[in-house]
Amino acid sequence: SPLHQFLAELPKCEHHLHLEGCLTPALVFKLAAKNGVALPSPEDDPAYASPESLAAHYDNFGSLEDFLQCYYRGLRVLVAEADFELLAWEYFVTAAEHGVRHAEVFFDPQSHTERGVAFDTVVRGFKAACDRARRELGITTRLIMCFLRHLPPASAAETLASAVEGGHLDGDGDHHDDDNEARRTITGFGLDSSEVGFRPELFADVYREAERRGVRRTAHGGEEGDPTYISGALDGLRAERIDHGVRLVEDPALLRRVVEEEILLTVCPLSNVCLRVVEHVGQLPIREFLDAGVRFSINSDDPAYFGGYVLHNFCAVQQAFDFTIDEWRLIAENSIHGSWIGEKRRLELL
Ligand code: ES4
Ligand code: ZN
Repeated sequence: SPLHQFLAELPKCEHHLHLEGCLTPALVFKLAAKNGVALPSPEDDPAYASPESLAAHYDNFGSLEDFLQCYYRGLRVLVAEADFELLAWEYFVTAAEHGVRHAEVFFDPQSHTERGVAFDTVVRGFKAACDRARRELGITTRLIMCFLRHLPPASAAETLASAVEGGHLDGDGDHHDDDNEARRTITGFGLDSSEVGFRPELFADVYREAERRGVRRTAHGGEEGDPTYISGALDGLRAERIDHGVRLVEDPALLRRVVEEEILLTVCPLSNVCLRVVEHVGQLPIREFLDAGVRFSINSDDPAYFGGYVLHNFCAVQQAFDFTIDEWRLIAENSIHGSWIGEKRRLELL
């Protein structure tokens, strides 16, 4: 499209990216061989015959639940600190090529600790990649630790305790000062995995503790769940952002509140098509959000699985909505303002 070069160069922030969702079929096979992890036999699941057949399977998920099964099965190949570092580093390299200047990335510690991988192994590997991204690519990063909502709140509380014991939440909570912010290894908490039936309010205790410690708060909501999953995250968890949030459009009063409170939605267009939230990107309420003053960023979610990194998502939105250059500048500015960075970095990005 005529705006492709402009979109490629636009300084982008990514706020909705699961590091485990960057596990490409090539990396699945490479790490399985290195770590001696058995993949499903091709008789049991023909998708695992080769990286190519696995990639073909990634193009055809029936739902969020169908995808998550594949996601949790794949991540079992991640074992050593170096595996986590490599996974995140490969993402940062591609993100830099797509014009990402700042990335706030999710990880799912329980998906690893449940398999016997130590919490600190995961965090150290991801942290090493973040430090390298800053040094070698000029990308600033934040780590956001997500709780799996299909597991009991007590498991989330144990995960919070691991983060506290490792000193990963230490920092002095002045969100406007970049140096203070950078002292915390883990900047924020999120909530992900199966949505419907696992209400946000179940996790009120760990979120209250997050707020007490000056940890930022987001939660997935309004992807498959109705708008009460969004209001539940705002009221019950005091979330500062909503991940996805596309079903906000069904509740005009709640939409006005999101505008007034400057809540950022982290929208993931290609993910929504892949997981059949909508049939086409053009069916997403992105024009409505822009016209109503809802702030949102455009993100890749699980790029290894959903057929594209961040620039692919920007281009898909452009193809569907044909925004003007000024509209794109506003989208980019809103995503800088919605980033969990201090004033100095904000001015560099603007
Ligand atoms: C996810 Cl797309 C999506 N939704 C909820 N949880 C997730 N974990 C990884 N990707
Ligand atoms: Zn997500």
